[in-house]
Amino acid sequence: MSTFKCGTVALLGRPNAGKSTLMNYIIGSKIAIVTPKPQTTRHRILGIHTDDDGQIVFVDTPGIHQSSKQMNRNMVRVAFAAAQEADVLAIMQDVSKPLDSGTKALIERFATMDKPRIHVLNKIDCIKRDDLLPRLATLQALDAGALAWVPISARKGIQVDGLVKVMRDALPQGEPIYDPEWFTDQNQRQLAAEYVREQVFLSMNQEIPFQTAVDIELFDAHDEGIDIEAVILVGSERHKPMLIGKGGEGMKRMGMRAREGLEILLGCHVHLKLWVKVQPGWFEDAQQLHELGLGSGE
Ligand SMILES: Nc1nc2c(ncn2[C@@H]2O[C@H](COP(=O)(O)OP(=O)(O)OP(=O)(O)O)[C@@H](O)[C@H]2O)c(=O)[nH]1
Ligand SMILES: [Mg+2]
Repeated sequence: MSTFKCGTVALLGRPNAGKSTLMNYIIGSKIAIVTPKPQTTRHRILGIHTDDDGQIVFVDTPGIHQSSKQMNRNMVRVAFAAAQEADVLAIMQDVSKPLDSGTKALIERFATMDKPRIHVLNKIDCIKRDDLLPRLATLQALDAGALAWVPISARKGIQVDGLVKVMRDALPQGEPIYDPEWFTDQNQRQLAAEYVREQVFLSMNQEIPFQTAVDIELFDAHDEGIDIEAVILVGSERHKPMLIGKGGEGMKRMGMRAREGLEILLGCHVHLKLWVKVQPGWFEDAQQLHELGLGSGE
């Protein structure tokens, strides 16, 4: 009888815990954008890891937080829906920060779900070993039925192999769902939009990134490479000059960095043009959110 394991592992947690960093590290390619700002991930992203022993289908999710904004509420709904559908829950937290009430409430909420739960204690590269043990004892009391508590550093790859083994062992036996050659469900067009959005998050401060989306208006793959035209949607007229920068420098820099990243990811020459469009309140408009793939069911 085959002992091959296959199933889904939902990566869940507060914004900034390191969920996307972990998935990228395991997949070995930057399929989910990562920034120091919270609420970077806005929709469900699959990362597929296949080896001789099994296929783990990771579901990276938006960080769970409280917000009155429609887009953010949709993002949180996406995360809970992914938890409902997954075979295994990987509940991540940043242990380099003191345990806050939001993280505590989340652990207690997931503890009520009748699924194998693996707690991932991330960013141990930023914490002293002596500080981890008392934290672990407090955490274990919050979810006595958890399968495992695994301290890691997703950024440095510390103990990630061990974590992958624990995850695989927790999956049901079964044949692979996806072609072993595949590593994400996102197409190149979606990846291009995300790479541009990453640059907006990295370059802009205050509320601008959170009121920005990227729409790909042209995606033309041909023999010499890929031509892409992307529109950065902003929520306010006053954000436009801030994004464009003096003499267009801001846009140029964002375009260049996004292009460089995409060329590495896609392995071909990329020609990227960026535009900015003002659309007040797009992030509260259900139709707009749906068109951008940010509706509650997406
Ligand atoms: N020092 C350290 N930083 C880390 C580690 N893992 C992730 N980070 C950093 O934490 C920040 C957030 O990482 P993300 O992977 O975007 O976090 P996320 O949980 O996906 O965040 P959202 O998508 O906003 O929910 C980034 O600046 C990462 O580089 C780690 O192990 N150690
Ligand atoms: Mg993320």
